[in-house]
Amino acid sequence: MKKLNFSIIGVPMDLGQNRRGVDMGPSAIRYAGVVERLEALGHNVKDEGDIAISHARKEQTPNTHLRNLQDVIEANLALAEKVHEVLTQGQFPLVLGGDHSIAIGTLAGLADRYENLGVIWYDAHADLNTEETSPTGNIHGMPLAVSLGLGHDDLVNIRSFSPKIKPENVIIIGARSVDPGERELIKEKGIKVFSMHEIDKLGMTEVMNQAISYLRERKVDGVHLSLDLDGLDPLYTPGVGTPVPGGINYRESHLAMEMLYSSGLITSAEFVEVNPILDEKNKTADVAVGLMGSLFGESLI
Ligand code: 6HN
Ligand code: MN
Ligand code: MN
Ligand code: MN
Repeated sequence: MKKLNFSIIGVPMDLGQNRRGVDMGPSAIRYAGVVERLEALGHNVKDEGDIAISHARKEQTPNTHLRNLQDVIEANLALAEKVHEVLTQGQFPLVLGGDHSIAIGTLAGLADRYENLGVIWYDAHADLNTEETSPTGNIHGMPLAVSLGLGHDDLVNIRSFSPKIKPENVIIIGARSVDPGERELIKEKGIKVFSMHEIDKLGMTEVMNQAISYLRERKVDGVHLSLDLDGLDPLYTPGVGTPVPGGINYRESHLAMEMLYSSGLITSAEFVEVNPILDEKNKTADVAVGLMGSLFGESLI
């Protein structure tokens, strides 16, 4: 088994949406034993601590309905620098959220280290809104669009290049709540989506086989897993801000992680949207850490 050198980066961020508490996600995931779980698998783990997020609310940017825009930009600038730094040191970035707006910074920090980065977006949502299409103004519904170069200039241009990723290198898994503007973008850009329909119909084994082959055919030189805990059914992960019933189940999710581990494709990961205030006895953080176990080499026997 390949030993990895992890750098864990916490991002206590809840400003990309409007339910407080998801800023405590990194603590909840640490409390659930992320460091110990990875060390038990023989990996080296360095906890880099948290990105500083200011909770002194800034003045709102005029002429935008993007919620807390300035704070989200600042946090993502800092995160992007940190991710880039640890990657340059040869570490495996493992980012703990925080709401999903932090994927903007994670991808900004990763992208220029790869020629052809692949992305797996495990989520009930597509996170492909822009300021124009967003029904809420919440930036956590936008990080995939931003990383494709669509959205507010200051978000799109973090670390001064754009786009961060190519639409043909993105795979969305678990989608079941997609807004009209997001649907159009999926069609226009030809983004590969395995919605709940495909998961029901094909089964998770076939979905993951197809996803892995798809990325291999595209000759990606790295794959980032962005895992939103609301991709799972709220039965298993109730501690999320935007739960959607009819989701991926517990064993299917472990199977997906185990298959990704066997593929050897994953080069960075983030686990987001864990909100301990909405959770039941840290269940969602426990599931997150369990999934990391499967993603990084735990086997049943
Ligand atoms: N997430 N599509 C909705 C919106 O507000 O744009 C929900 C987004 C949820 C985002 O869970 O990361
Ligand atoms: Mn660089
Ligand atoms: Mn989501
Ligand atoms: Mn999301």
